[in-house]
Amino acid sequence: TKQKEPELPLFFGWFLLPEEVERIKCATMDFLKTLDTLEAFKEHISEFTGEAEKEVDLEQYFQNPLQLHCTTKFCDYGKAEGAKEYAELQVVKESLAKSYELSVTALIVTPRTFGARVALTETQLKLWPEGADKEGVAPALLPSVEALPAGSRAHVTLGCSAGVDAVQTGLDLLEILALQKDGKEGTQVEMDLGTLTYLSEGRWFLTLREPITADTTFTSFSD
Ligand code: ACK
Repeated sequence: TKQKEPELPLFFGWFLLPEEVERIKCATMDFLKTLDTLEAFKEHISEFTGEAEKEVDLEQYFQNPLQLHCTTKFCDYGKAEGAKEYAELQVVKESLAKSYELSVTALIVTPRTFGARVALTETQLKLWPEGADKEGVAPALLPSVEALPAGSRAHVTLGCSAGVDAVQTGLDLLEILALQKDGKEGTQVEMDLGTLTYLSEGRWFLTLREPITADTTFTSFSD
């Protein structure tokens, strides 16, 4: 008789504990509220609205994802390349249901996504699949992404604008990091939370003065 293959999940990742979700949402929403009142932001408002002079309420502009998490491996129920191999890694099996503290070091806002950059520790990087940073990256951006340290794409999606898929957050983050590396920073604004930098085409990056930590559990998710 044929043995049924164990089913693969939609993805693996670190999931924020419920009490952490509220804390992170409050802190990051406060930032959004302040951002859309800044003169520097208003100068580039057309990159969000398509027209100058029009106002935008960023809290309404971004739709919240269901569960706050940091994806390690998108498996797509086994359809994604390397899904089975990842699920079978000893380190993955051993780490399931374990607790991890994630460190958020920056926030990004673009016309498409709102996200938190996660700085992975050496231990956490063991769960980061090889090649994950460059998956689905546009060929033109590949050389820059390959020059970034492993785990550069690690993030928590905090919101997406209408019609945008969460996969975009990691791609927007990589684009911003590549621009920064090339010294393409524009206007800088000091805020309570840290330094806000503009990176053209509606891209904003807030380097946090103090990282925000969040307790999580490593687990798999299937819809
Ligand atoms: O914000 P995220 O990391 O972006 O969380 C979701 C999660 O998997 C469930 O959809 C991410 N995701 C979706 N498609 C991909 C993909 N092709 N490569 C990497 N991550 C993906 C999405």
